[in-house]
Amino acid sequence: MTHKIGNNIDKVWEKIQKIFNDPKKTDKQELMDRLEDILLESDIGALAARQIVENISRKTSTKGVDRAKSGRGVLYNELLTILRPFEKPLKVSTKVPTILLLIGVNGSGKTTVAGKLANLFKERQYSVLLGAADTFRAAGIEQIRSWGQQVSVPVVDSNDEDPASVTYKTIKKAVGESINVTIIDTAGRLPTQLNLMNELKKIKKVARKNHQTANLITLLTIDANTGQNSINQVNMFNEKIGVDGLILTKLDGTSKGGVIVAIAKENGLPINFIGTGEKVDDLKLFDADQFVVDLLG
Ligand SMILES: Nc1nc2c(ncn2[C@@H]2O[C@H](COP(=O)(O)OP(=O)(O)O)[C@@H](O)[C@H]2O)c(=O)[nH]1
Ligand SMILES: [Mg+2]
Repeated sequence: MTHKIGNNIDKVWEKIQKIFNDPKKTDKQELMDRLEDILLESDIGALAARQIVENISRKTSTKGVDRAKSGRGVLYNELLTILRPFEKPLKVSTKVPTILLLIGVNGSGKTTVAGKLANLFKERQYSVLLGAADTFRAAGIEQIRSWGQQVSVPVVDSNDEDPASVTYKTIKKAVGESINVTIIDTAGRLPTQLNLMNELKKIKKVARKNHQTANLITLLTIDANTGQNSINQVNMFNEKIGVDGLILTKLDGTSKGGVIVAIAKENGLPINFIGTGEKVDDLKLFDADQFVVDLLG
């Protein structure tokens, strides 16, 4: 096993196995209803749950000792089929500069991800620059400065400028110094806050306009504890700002890691990384196989 995602993730298979192994449960419809309930409880979402139940119902023998065994195989493959297309590592190179714009609601893990990503790309020998475009709270600027210090990456910040100006300064420095990866941290906001969404559009426009050769990638951080509400969140951010990839954070703290399946199925955006803790190394590439193994238990 390469890594474990959440420690507390509910072991979905344990529950399913119980009903599949129960010799008294012979009614197929009842079995499938229970299966759907368990899948829904694991937060994988209505669409995925329906699809999986239909396929298990079709492909699994529901009688005899083999039904649990064949059921597990079908479930494993179904989950993998849904998730695998969303396993997309970020492409970064020394030839084309990259700007990573981190957006998301308050507390979803943007600043932590900014620090972790800065460290990850620095370790891979890229030149990295952080931009503190969360100018909303003094503590926000302090937090990104402290990450910058911890991972030895310079931070462009300002206590008295607006986020678009800080972005401008960051991009100017990135162009001047031919920085490979520029990471811009932004303030948390809800996708329903019109002014704040316009501010984000402005940040993006400033970045694009002032670094036209760069690959600008907008990454949305989602706290895995948000549950089914995250689907709506992703859709709204994507509609209003344009999202290129997702980072699911706090998978270590949730038993509902199944929400990744719902997000993959219903939002259709790449899952670039997952956050599995507060420390600098607690950021992993999303690995669909590993995830399904961890989810099923
Ligand atoms: N357990 C855990 N905590 C995290 C993770 N990512 C961020 N946090 C914590 O969540 C809180 C909010 O994170 P922060 O980066 O400040 O969120 P922001 O408001 O989006 O910038 C902080 O206490 C972080 O240490 C994670 O993957 N796992
Ligand atoms: Mg922050």
